[in-house]
Amino acid sequence: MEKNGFDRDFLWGAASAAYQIEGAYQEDGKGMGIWDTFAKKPGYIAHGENGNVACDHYHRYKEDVAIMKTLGLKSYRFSISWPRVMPKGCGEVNEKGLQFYVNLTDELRNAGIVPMVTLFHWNLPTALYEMGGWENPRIAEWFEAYTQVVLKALGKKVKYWMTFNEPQLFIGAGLNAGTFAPFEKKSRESLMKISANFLLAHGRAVRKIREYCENARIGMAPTGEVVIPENEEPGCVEEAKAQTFFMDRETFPSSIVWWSDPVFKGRFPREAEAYFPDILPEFTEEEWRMITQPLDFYGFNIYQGGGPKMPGRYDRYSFQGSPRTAMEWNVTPEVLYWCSKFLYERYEKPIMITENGMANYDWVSLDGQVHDPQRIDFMHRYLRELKRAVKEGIPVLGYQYWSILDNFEWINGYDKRFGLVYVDYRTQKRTIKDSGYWYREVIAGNGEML
Ligand code: GCO
Repeated sequence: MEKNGFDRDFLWGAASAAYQIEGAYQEDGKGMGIWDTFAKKPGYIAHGENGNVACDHYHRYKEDVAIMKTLGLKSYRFSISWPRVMPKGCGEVNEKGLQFYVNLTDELRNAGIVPMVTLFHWNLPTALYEMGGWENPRIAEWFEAYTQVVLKALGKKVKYWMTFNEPQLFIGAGLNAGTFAPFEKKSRESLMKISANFLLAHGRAVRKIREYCENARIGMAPTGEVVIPENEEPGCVEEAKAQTFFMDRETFPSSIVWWSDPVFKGRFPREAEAYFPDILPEFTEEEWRMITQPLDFYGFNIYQGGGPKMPGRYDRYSFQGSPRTAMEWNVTPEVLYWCSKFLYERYEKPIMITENGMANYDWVSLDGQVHDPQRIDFMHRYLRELKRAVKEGIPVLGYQYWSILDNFEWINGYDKRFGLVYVDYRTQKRTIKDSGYWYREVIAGNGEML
């Protein structure tokens, strides 16, 4: 059903992740996570930087929520640090760590901001990593127990839940490509076990959320490569859609379908059955029922789209001198329309853009402000494309800009500034960027100005 614009209750928000903004990496009983552990080892993180202090959000959360309120955010997506809540990942609960999230959630609700919780945004407790991590079949029960601890504290305060952020990265990059913590290249057989454990952990967590959280809205926050059609002729659109939902035998953990088809369709992608007839994970009927428990939205983290990869040649979105962000990612606004369309058509769930944004070489100008016209133009172009999807009748529940604050960008350290709010890491001074004030106007007008 066509619409004139965004629904009145559209969740205009911003996102973050615990390890990237909290700091207080050993405070109040917090345990070590693998990003704490690997950031201490030389050579993994740019300039030897780490999340020990980051944006000091653990101590400054009230100020940060006040800024979110100033921007008029309707929602805020954040993650829970598993090792802060359970220092060893299982067993003992760190009540002080849990209390931080209760305080943060109360602060958000008192500010009229809808809290949206990601249970796992990559910082696996080091103690569990040392017991095999995602390859240990017990991790599904450890994750369920952790989920239950969080739900006991937040189940009546939080309605929106995402179980995992980007298995494509923490498994695809961290355990296949070896480019993210814990920087390992597992065998294909191990990746099958890891995938099975992940899917079971997801299912157990969904079951727990349904048990503890009345009227919960549950999703995940995957990512993946979305191919933008050459033009809007049906043949081109179908080809781009097919390439978007493609997987191959080497990079399957980085694909969309390897993770989403089991959860939303109750089976692995057809290619997987052809590629891995002998090692594909097998589940009992009961396990499949748990993995495929209905979710309420399809969350998706998306920054850029592309055309078909042609070795040694530009694709049509990365031509000589093409517009790029500080991450060297292409500026491809139409990807927000096409990803919403393709994902809705395949998985038949309302869409939540759980991350979209850009890194920019921002700094504080002589006038004390941070002028970031590129980010304003980026957001304007991308949000117009999202509005096209909405007007065509694709149900889109919200848009969580990545990120509320400049923060620790994993292996890039602090070089990449994504925030609507500039952070001077020497003083922890926050400065709302021009884009933050622009976004406030978009939200106030519910996207009318786009
Ligand atoms: C991701 C993560 C975020 C990143 C952001 C910018 O999508 O990689 O969810 O933690 O910081 O996407 O790269």
